[in-house]
Amino acid sequence: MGLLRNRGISDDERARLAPGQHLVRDFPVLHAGSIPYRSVPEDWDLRIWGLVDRPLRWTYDELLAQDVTRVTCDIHCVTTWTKLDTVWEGVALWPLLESLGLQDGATNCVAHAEEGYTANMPLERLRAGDVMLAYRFDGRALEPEHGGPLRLLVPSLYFWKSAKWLRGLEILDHDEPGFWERLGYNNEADPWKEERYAF
Ligand SMILES: Nc1nc2c(c(=O)[nH]1)N[C@H]1C(S)=C(S)[C@@H](COP(=O)(O)O)O[C@H]1N2
Ligand SMILES: [Mo]
Repeated sequence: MGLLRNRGISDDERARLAPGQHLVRDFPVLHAGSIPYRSVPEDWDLRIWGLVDRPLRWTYDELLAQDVTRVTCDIHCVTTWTKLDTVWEGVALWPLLESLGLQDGATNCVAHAEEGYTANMPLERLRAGDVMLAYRFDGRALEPEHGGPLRLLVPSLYFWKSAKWLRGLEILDHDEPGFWERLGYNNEADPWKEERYAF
């Protein structure tokens, strides 16, 4: 299937497809449940808590007031689509986490999104410069379909880890499986190792 679906793509594009992936040019919309809202709720906030010296709470305006980072990256969904050269803007995550004072023993992160969606990852995976809190895509405000007002972006992992409608990050000293991980998705989720499912 992958072979047929990947006819007509360039060698450069092919080399950037993780194993078992096929290229898409559109931007599929994929999530469990429903889109929680179309505009930013009055009481919206973003929190970072757990093993940090200075827990964070930002309103939407405070989020927008931070320095803006732009990232161009490829994204890989476990359902086998890959989209190349996606352009995101938002707040670089690792410097932000460091500024909060990561405590000794902080090793893991759980992203908390609307409607109870969660995704877990080792803190280590958040160090990369392309990890961000993303509120713009392709030069425009991030659409509600794609997680607006805010989503996590972790390009090095299958895209389910990039929680849409993000509301918080919890810093832990142990791992806790997220929404899909509890349902049998692979805990690590490295697309280049094809870590799709647990079994
Ligand atoms: N809150 C939330 N975030 C989510 C999901 C979800 O169900 N809920 N699905 C994940 C999955 S499986 C994928 S592939 C991507 C899809 O993002 P997109 O709809 O912008 O393509 O969102 C991820 N983030
Ligand atoms: Mo996915």
